[in-house]
Amino acid sequence: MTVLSGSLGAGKTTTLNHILESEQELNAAVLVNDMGEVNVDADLVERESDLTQNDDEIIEMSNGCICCRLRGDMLDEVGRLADERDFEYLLVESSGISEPIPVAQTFARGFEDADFDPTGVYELDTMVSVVDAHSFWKAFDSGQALTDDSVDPQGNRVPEEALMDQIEFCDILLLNKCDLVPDDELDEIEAVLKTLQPRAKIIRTEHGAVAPEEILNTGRFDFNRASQSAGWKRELQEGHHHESASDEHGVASFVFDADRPFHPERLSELFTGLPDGIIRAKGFFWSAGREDVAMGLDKSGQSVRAGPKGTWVATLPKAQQERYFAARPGIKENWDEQWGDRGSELVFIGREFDQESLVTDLEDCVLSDAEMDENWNEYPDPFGRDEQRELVLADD
Ligand SMILES: Nc1nc2c(ncn2[C@@H]2O[C@H](COP(=O)(O)OP(=O)(O)O)[C@@H](O)[C@H]2O)c(=O)[nH]1
Ligand SMILES: [Mg+2]
Repeated sequence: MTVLSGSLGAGKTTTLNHILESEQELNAAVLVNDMGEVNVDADLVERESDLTQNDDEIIEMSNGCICCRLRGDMLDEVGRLADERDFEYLLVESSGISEPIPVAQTFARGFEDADFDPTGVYELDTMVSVVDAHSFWKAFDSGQALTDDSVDPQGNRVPEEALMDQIEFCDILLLNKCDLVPDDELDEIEAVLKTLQPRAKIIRTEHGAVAPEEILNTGRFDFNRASQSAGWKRELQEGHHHESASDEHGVASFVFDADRPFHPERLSELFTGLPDGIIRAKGFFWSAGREDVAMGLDKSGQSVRAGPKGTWVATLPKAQQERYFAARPGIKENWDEQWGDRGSELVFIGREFDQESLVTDLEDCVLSDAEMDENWNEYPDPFGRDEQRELVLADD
């Protein structure tokens, strides 16, 4: 089976139709998830591809999202399908705001609340994300048309974050609508995609016209590798510290790290005013006064989340610490006698931004010698006590 993800209007249905038309012999079933009240996508698939003639089966699921509320229902449906019909390949079009990881997880590992166990019946072969080249910059620059509450059932995620998930977790990136974008701009977009997701194969398409063998039976999907393939994760692991990893088409990424804590207010001010060119930022940091918890930063496009996220090994009981040291010797290597593993590592990925001045600004947010002796608990805490929250949300 192949799963297509991508924002609303990116060209998922168009691609699906192209596949069904060019692979007449393919005995396929199709599952389409759409969040709209009117199931436009399913109508389109049905109308444009003559599914009844092809003897393909189409299932529509439009009363929720298959990555959250409908996970169990989706399994029931594909279980029923496997029982009742004989087909070779399942194509899934997920809704524009679906997160690909839970969808992949549902198929690759099953889901506890469902009766049907898909493992052994369905084999997840390829995760495809369709990216709209024409609205690429707009999607990240303004959050425009994306912050509409109606498309976010949980009310806590913006579609820019869904788009980032789709880019970061897939085997194939289809850069669609290339007919609407000049070549040099396509080169720039591709450079950004490559930095955000080094593992995926990027294919440029017009009207979803991709060769079927590029997305069917590719054998590319691997859950563990896919979960590790985001560009920011590689950056953190390989650590291109303060140095650009790639500098094609003005696209660059770097890791900022610091052993001393950040001044909370200065840092939150910096986070809310990051340069426009920064498309992605991710990592953890130490906010002075919060020695109890590791803070997380998560920026996709205009949306910036920051707040309590993880645990410092230094706050754990001794026995547990020893287990960490055994499993991850690197922690011990950077252990500070007083502060343990507390510190910061932040990855920034962007295009045409002034890296040097950003590094200087970050350095200015780190506590000075004098501040190291102050009572940090007197600092106001802009990051909140309990969970990550939105610092900036696109509002236009
Ligand atoms: N110009 C242009 N339009 C496209 C392309 N691919 C899809 N479209 C159009 O974009 C709209 C949305 O496509 P659709 O496949 O329904 O998007 P989905 O929401 O991802 O399923 C439709 O009107 C398509 O005809 C393309 O490569 N170029
Ligand atoms: Mg569609």
